[in-house]
Amino acid sequence: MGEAGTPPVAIIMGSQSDWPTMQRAAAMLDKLNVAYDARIVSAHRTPDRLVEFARGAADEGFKVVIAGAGGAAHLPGMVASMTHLPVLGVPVQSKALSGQDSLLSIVQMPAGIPVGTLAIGEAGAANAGLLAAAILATSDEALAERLQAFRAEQTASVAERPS
Ligand code: RP5
Repeated sequence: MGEAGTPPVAIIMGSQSDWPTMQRAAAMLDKLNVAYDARIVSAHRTPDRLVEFARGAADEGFKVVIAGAGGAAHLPGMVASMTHLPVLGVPVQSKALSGQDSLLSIVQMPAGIPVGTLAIGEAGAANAGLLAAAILATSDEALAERLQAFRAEQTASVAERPS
């Protein structure tokens, strides 16, 4: 936990419709026993909420932000512009362009304001959860051990031959 009991990870998303994707990040954090707060923050529909969240995220006690959005996905970059916290961007798979639009909106940041961009859709969300945990694990030995145990379990679960 961070300041005043704030969980270390913020999972934010542009819309309720992003939650089924972003739940993959939440599930990964649950598995690794990392606390998070999930919120809807839209760059376009709730711009004031975006500014308030991004400017206050570090003081609130968050350590990492996972931001998922689809289409004209400005959320991760705008949040990154207003906080020094690491921001992991998840391109949500859009209906019209299958998430290519989301990916290109998030990944092409100008030098100076980084967003760590993950894969499109559920794999990207799951990996954002893992990457957030890995960032926190650099200063949390118990979490580092849980992460290594997760990897070992995953490796052991892969059969040598297809059934
Ligand atoms: C973006 O627009 C959201 O991140 C979402 O992926 C997309 C569509 O939102 P809805 O119209 O489903 O609310 O802002």
